[in-house]
Amino acid sequence: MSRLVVVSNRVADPRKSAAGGLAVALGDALNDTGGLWFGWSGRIIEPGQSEGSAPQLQRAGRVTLATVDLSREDHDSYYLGYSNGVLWPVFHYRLDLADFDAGYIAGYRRVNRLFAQKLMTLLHPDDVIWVHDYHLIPLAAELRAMGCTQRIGFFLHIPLPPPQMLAAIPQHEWLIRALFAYDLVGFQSEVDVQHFSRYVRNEADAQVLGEDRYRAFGRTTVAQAFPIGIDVDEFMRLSHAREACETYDTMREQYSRRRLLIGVDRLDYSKGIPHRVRAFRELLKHYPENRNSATLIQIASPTRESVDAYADIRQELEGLCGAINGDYGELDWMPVRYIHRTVARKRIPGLCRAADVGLVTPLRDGMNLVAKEYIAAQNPEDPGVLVLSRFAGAAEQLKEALLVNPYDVHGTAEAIQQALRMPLEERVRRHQKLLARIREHDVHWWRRRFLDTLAQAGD
Ligand code: GDG
Repeated sequence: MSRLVVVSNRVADPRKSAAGGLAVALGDALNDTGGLWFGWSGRIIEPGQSEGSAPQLQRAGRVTLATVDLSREDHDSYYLGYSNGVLWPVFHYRLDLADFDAGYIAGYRRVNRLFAQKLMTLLHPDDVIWVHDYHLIPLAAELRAMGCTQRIGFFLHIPLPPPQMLAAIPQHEWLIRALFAYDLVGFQSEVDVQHFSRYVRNEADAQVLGEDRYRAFGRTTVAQAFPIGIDVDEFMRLSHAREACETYDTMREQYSRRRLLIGVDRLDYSKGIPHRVRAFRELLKHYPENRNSATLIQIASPTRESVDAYADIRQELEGLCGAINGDYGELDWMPVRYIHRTVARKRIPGLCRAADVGLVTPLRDGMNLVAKEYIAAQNPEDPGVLVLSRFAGAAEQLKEALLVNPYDVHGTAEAIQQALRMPLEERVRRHQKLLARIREHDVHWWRRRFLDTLAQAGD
């Protein structure tokens, strides 16, 4: 059996449950055959400090974690600059937030080359390599240039925008050409695959060979959608554990005569949090029966705070929440509880179960795992209702949620009202279908399907 080598910007010890569903799933896959997980250590070498030349190796059960440090300059241009200042906003359809500083690309190339050089020293001839996400698009091209002939697959966790938008990135052609160094390219949704297909046919004169195979730049690759799932069993276990039950009891006690709505997101502009809060204000304005009752708990976990756009969204949100609480709050009730902190993972299922409505309303999202976690956390006999953005990859699968256009603040408020008033029988019916879907397409299914397809690609 071939050894699996996973490469991603950061690595995580798969034995620690705090690492979350993706780490658990990749850890599982790595544990099956024994494997290697390669990425950045999270350490930054300041000017004057010396860099270690070999990757640092650490055993975690049957998995070897291999990490490299980054210089301050590389970290700033590769990670903050090109990955999170150019690729993240453009891939989320936000050209207005992109910072096309010409200096960033050199760092992005340098770090991808550095990863390739260090990884080459660790590879075995029959390894299968699985590269993750936008930070590492050119990694396979770098590895191929160094003589790597192993099978390499790539999975993009974020959306791929339409060709016209992709073309705003000065290096767009180079990026897409780099994808052809992989044997398999996986996307989250069919929409992303359509964008890829249109781009390569129109801009790169690609031939479509059938069975999702594309030929361009003198190479053939396979491109397909592999919608990522969660570890439903693990999440359910977590939701019946002590911490989750305590959180559930506390919330239900505090809000015994009130309705609860929950949002759990990284504080990222792609997640549509200000639009969601405006929709909640609209609900209080147009449906007064919700005043002194419906409470929105919004957890916004801090992220990428040194990128300007993230500081702006934080300020906007603080202003909005303060204004709503000022306008509608009572001595013993505040409509919005905004928590700008990371909440312990063990508490999240309890919070989700206590909430009558789960609000997952990104402006654009590759998949969105919170939508699936909210479903898994519900009591099947009295489940809450998921209000889901049609612009999340998850909307392709979760048709029984109430699908909304998050830009339409009034329409979203109407959907929240519908969710709050939905009869038990309809809630149960929708929830059963949603739960069956996330069970069938869970994270183990996702990685098996990807690795099986990779094993056959290129034959
Ligand atoms: C990328 C893509 C795609 C959130 N706040 C807290 C917390 N979380 C956890 C959630 C969930 C995870 O973080 C977020 O996953 P998402 O899928 O919603 O979003 P991204 O981080 O943007 O992930 C996305 C995903 O990759 C996988 O392919 O679905 O589209 O953007 O598990 O529960 N966890 C804790 N405290 C928090 O405050 N512990």
